[in-house]
Amino acid sequence: MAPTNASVEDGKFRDMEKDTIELNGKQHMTTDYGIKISDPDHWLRVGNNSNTGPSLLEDQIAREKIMRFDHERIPERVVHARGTGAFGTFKLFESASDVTTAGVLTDTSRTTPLFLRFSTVQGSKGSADTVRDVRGFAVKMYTEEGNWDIVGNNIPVFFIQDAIKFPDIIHSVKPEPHNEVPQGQSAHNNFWDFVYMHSETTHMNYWQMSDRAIPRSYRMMQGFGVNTYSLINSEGKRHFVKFHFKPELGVHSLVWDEALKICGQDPDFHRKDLISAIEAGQFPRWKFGLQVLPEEKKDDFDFDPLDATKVWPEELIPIRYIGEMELNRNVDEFFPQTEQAAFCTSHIVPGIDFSDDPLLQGRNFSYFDTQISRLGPNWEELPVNRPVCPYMNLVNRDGAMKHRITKGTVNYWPNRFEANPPAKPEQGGFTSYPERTQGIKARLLSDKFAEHYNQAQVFYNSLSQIEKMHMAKAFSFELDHCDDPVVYKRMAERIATVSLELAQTVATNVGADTPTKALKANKGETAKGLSQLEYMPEKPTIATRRIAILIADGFDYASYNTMKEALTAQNAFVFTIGAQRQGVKSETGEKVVPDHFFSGMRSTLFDAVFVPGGKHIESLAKNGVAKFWITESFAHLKPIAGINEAVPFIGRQIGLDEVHVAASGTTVTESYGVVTGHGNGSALKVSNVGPDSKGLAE
Ligand code: HDD
Repeated sequence: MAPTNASVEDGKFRDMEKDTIELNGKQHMTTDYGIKISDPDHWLRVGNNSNTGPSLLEDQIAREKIMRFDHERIPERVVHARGTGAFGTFKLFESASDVTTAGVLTDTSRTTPLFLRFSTVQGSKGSADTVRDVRGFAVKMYTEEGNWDIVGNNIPVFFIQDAIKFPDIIHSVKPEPHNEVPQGQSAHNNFWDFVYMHSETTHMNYWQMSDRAIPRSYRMMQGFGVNTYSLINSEGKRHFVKFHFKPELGVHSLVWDEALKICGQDPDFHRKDLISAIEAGQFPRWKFGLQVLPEEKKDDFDFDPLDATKVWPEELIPIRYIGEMELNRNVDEFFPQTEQAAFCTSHIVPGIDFSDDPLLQGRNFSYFDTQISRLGPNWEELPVNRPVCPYMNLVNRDGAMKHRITKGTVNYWPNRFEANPPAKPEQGGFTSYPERTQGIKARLLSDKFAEHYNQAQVFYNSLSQIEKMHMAKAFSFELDHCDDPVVYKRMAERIATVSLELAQTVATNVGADTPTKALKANKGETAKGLSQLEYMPEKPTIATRRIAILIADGFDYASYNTMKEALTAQNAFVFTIGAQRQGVKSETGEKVVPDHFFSGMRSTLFDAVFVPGGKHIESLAKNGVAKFWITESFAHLKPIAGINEAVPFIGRQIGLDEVHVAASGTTVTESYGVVTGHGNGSALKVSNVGPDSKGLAE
């Protein structure tokens, strides 16, 4: 049955309901062809009680079960294989009707349902979430005029300028062909060899070596359409456009040591973070913005606005925020709703058009093509991919796994019934922008594409000292993992095109020759919107931040409980970590069943830690795991709070006398992100534990 038109908030939900069933606990198990199964646990065989005997091929029930299992996997995405997604909505608060006719960008009364899939690029489907990598940010809006996909990343530029180079860059970054190493990393010879060979990668490579590539959460990343598209207004005028998403929670990253450890401690860290926030009703939101450039101004810059390795400086082309995206529903089943979700840059709706961005032009071919090998030709019919507006095409039919049944006697156009006629533009039919174009046939890019370093310099110059320090460590880590001297030596030299100082630090660390002169003058120019420190939450919040409370037998219940309630009231996710999960007894006899025991979790999986007072400090002081929790939290510059007896305990772990405060009265002291207090539990104001003193750590 064709999906109904549904522009209401739950439009996609209602659409998918037709294909959704509850697992009915009372219903008997059947084969896929419907007969009831009496024994799913034993293969039919010839034998007796003392002799098992051979299994019979005849057992159609066993064969169906095994054959279904044998074919459960589909090819993983050739890139962006590891990911997770959620459903949500898009609302406009300002119409962009001056630049486009697209309903989704002009009708402020609409709520457009959407699906968003986040991903890493390099690793396989089973790789870890917190690797250093670009993050995919692919949005599918189920608009009233058809699906609109923005297949973007959390970094605004790309490695290459021409789509024909995509297989090369991806082959170079993926595991090497002779041994399939490494997984989830770009730290290997081939990738850095490619980077050196292609100076066009420089700008993106700096973003990739910045903290952007190790986000704290999918909910705390920007999203960028990256490519340049076009918007067409009712007068038929074209503006070029770039799409932006800015997270309400601000942009935050892990520090490298945390990211590395979490890869092993909880490879699903980002997935779980997204799912649990949505489950708790703490819906992540992003402001949606446009950078708009009138067509006639295209040649006004020293870069080509159609070059995906360049940003459009906000000083020249400001971002106009016109809408808000919210993620508010987890998927019911991962495979049909996330693994089978498929995006296409070529999915645009009337009022939006492509540009001659040579990367986009190639992408428009590649995505549809890859879905055919991954999902088959009828991939657009799958519940998560199909539009919520009516759709019908009498020519596009058949192919493997065709699902929808279309009645009627003709499957071509035109036909004698005039069935399924195309729509005129005034009826909503898509028309391409009548771009005037001419030229010679050649393998070329416009001249301005040849400049590769200016924006990398501006990006680097715009970072804070802390971000620059992190970047030096990132380059050093990566090149340290390259064992071919040609690769790390040449790369260390190349860095001197952006910063001599950075090149020298990296060269020292990785054993390359120290560059002595800058390969390109750096005038120190900076720009706004590049350092992630510019993106703090509009309203400071600890909502959804993971806070650990450490307790052992003999803890002070009052301070434990006061803090826990205060944090929970601000929607922080509070976890009690105890010496044992069987139950921990307070000084006054209250029993608390912790969420985890000390060795079941690590400080890296939390944003802050609190230690209540009480006699339990004596046993915490003898517990290496509890002690390391504090030391490690401090090394990662996380807020640490303690009260009464916990204060000297914390002080000892971090070697800071400043945390010792007068032992009388009710006082609160903060020092290096460490909050300590004396008195009753309420002395510790939650606002003192807010984010985000992080950043200094390595
Ligand atoms: Fe791509 C997947 C983002 C350039 C070819 N890409 C893919 C996904 C994202 C991006 C987020 C995952 C979609 C999902 O969640 O299913 N890709 C980008 C960005 C690019 C980019 C922001 C530069 C602006 N991609 C790019 C080029 C090509 C491809 C130049 C090929 C010429 N990308 C693919 C692909 C994938 C893909 C091979 C693999 C799985 C898929 O498409 O659906 O076709």
